[in-house]
Amino acid sequence: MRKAIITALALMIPGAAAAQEIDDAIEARKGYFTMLGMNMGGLSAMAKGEVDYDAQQAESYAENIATLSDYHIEMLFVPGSYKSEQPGKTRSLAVIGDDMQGFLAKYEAFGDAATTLEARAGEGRAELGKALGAVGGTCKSCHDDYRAADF
Ligand code: ASC
Repeated sequence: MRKAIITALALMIPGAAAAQEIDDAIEARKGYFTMLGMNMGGLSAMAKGEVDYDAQQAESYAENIATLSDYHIEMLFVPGSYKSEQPGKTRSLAVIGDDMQGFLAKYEAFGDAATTLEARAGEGRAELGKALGAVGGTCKSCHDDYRAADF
């Protein structure tokens, strides 16, 4: 009964619920990629020797990245949430929605590289650097096709 009333209300104000859903998805995506970037940045600083290598810290960063890579990210790429529809708010290109299979194939490659990174991050700076480079390659591969240069 309650569900029927909510549905009826939602139908009376077309677009309102969807607009909130779109804004939430965009904000959640930005948070997701900010977290990813923080952990990538921490590892990158170690791999470059900008900060001392610390196996335990490296493993923590790598675990965070692997955990993030398990998230069902397709749930954040909702219709109407792309740059063409939300200019200034997002760099996500509408081709993501048109080619979700291709997008998710790249996401899976990222997940595989993140699993290797999780296994190698604690094994020394050289191993970390190699595995981190592989993850970075999967980031770039997706950005090349699916992310605009600016908002
Ligand atoms: C990172 C990061 C990315 C990728 C990309 C790789 O650490 O934040 O977006 O790697 O720069 O080319």
